[in-house]
Amino acid sequence: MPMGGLLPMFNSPPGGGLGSGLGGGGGGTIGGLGIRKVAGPGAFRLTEKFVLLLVFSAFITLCFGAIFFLPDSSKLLSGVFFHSNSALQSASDHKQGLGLGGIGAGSKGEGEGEGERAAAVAAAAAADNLAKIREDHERALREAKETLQKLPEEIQKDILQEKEQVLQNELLNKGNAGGLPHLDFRPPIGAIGREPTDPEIRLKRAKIKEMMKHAWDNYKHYAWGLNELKPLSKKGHSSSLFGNIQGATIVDALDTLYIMEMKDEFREAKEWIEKYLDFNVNAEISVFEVNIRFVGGLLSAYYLTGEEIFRRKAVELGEKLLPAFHTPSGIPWALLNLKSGIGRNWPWASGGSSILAEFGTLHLEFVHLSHLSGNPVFAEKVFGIRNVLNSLDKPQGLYPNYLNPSSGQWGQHHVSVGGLGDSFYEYLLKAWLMSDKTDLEAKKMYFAAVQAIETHLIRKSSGGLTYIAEWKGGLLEHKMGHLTCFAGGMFALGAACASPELTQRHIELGAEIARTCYESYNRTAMKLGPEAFRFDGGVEAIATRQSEKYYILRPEVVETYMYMWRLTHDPKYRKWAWEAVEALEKHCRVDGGYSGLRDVYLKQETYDDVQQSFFLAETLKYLYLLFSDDDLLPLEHWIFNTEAHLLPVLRKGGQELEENHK
Ligand code: DMJ
Repeated sequence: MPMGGLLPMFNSPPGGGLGSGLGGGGGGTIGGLGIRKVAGPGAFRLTEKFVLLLVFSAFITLCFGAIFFLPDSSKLLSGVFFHSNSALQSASDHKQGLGLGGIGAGSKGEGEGEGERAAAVAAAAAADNLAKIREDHERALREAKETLQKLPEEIQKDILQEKEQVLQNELLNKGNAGGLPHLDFRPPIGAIGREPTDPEIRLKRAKIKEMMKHAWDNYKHYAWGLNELKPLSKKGHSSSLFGNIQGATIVDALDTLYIMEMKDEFREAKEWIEKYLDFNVNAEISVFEVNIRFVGGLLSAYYLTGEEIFRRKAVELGEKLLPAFHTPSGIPWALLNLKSGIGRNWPWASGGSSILAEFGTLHLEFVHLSHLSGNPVFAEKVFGIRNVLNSLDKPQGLYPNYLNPSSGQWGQHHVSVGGLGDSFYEYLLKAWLMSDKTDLEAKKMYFAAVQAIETHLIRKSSGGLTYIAEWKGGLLEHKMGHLTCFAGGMFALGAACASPELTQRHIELGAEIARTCYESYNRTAMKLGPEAFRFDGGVEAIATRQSEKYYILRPEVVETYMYMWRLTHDPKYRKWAWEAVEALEKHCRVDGGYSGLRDVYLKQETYDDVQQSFFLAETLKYLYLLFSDDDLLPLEHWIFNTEAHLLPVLRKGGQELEENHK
């Protein structure tokens, strides 16, 4: 469009102040821009000059306006021209652009007063800007240097730690961690021990680790993700104890894998747990078995590693078990449908009773669940059980195996330190120890119970073997179960922690029980102990009934050896333990893992074809500890639940994590 097309709008009288002033002042400039050439060689008329002047001044105004009002990023280019230090520029490029410094300098000359003010403001801003740029630059250099000085693993660790922290915070913020409080996890004490210095012991320990590998590899190969392994059929084994919760061997084996430093296997186990361990099942489970193996195994893995997944799963499962306590007395049902929350008792249990060893073996795990979740409900439930027990009269000071959850009264007056009673006594002692000896009620109950057991149940055979009989309404059955053999370790541990007058007597009692249980092994053809042995009809420490001659890879005898070894360092306990290892290798080891035996008095093995998960959780763990130095899992810091899972002592004043992870 020709310029002339616009002219009518700017029709003005010829001459005039503004026009001549601008024209006079701006002639050279216009000439400098070459406008005349564009307009042609002829002279401009006054109106044309005026219009040109207006257009030019509008153009100048626009230029200044653009510099002042465009966003920061568009100022970058103009700024570049006002800085000579390219290092500073590049550092500041990652920040904001160069800001006012350059523009201030370029804006001078617009009018003296305003120009000076603007220049002063701009200079101050430029100085600020430069200081900031320098600071940023130095920080960036410092960070880069620190990063370069770190080893790649350290960097990796930092990233992982940050991720873990973020995850934890997210969970807490979402309130979706089951109300789990933030815990400052510290590395645990003695979770990995030194190699034993004695070369023979080192070899023996390595052998036990190899046994664990054989058991684990075969489980992984033939029964991965199922509860247990059938080592002869080479397939999975299901037990109704876990309903259709799967992976019992994986969860039970976790902490043994960890202390044996079987890192790949531990990682596989953890990955399986993350992906597949599921408690949302419509099935009836044994509250006791699921608690000691699954809750215990997960808690132990959490305390060893600090991995949040284990804590979350343990608390989730604990919550699923709570409906078992919906009974008139608060004594929980033995069996619970995890979906419906409906509970009941074993049909064979006297008058619909709950079992002492079952409801009495929740205490340690439930106290820890409250501790880790910040939810007191778990601890309230188990202290509720204790209140019921304390409110009842005990026949001769003894605790019957049966208690009716509806009436809150004892069922049949049968008493046992073996099956149906055993771990209730164990948990009284360990509740006291786990509380850093502050739970004096538990201490009192434990020592009163042991006193009654000594008086009414413990006897010596004519051959000099001390044993713990069973009590049936006042009459003694002179039989001792393999399960009862754990009591040797319990008496010795209680003695080591109790007042001096008990110490010697109870350590000796522990040693005597250990010897009796050793004899029960030594008097068989296979050098492995039967399920129960008797002290009547002319026999001592021998099974007389066919139904009591089996051995299912149980741990109680080596468990007692482990405590006796730690507390006395008498070499006979290692000798006896090694005899058990040799017998396991000779009679229980098969191509596909380890199997239980139907009759330990025969020369030829008849297998039961089950590799129990407690073989990995307990038997192999106690054996490994027997051939390790005492710095691995020191007893003053760790409590073993009844499935040999690890729980730290809860230190006075709530400092347990500090104390246990120094
Ligand atoms: C384990 O599950 C536990 O030790 C429980 O307390 C008793 N029975 C088995 C092992 O024999």
